Amino acid sequence: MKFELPKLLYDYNALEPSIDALTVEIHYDRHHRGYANKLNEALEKHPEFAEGKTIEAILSDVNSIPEDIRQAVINTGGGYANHNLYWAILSPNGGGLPKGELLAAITKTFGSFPEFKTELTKKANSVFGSGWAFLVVNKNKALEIVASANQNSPLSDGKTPILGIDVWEHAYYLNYQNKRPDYVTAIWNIINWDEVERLYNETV
Ligand code: MN3
Repeated sequence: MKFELPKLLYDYNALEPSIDALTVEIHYDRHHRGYANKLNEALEKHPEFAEGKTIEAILSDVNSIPEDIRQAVINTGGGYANHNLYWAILSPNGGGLPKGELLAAITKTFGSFPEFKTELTKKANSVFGSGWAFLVVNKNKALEIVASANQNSPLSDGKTPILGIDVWEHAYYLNYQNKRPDYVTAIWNIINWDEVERLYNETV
């Protein structure tokens, strides 16, 4: 069984001006594809291990990964899953506000949508080096904002990510150079709240 690169549901230039076409192309077609390929390569050493498992199941139980490929799977499997989420929760028709149960949970947890936005923005901007900021559903079915280093998945801490902001430089450097906060500000205009809400409803 091989993990496949999910199809991008929009054109490379569809997220402009928030994210430029060349960044989307390189990020999806080289970085994301690279994680998928290297994940499959690592798993070739233990084909029986991944059989019938989703990447989410694998990352949720990293101790069960054969030791000689464990770190490779954490890195490349994390990269694969994190980017699957990233492209899905972005959309040219995104932005605005979440709705329904998700908005209610955000308001309950963070006080208001603007307060949530401020907190997630701060978390994304404060990641040192390469990593991610996530909105997750924790074991108590409550929302939480967490940061992670490298490609580590919140799934490995028992938390289900429903929104992820990639703050590796490859996600923004061509257009924003060192101005990560400008990229994080712009990404709010393309968040696909319908998908985040779908993931939320699926998790709680
Ligand atoms: Mn990336």
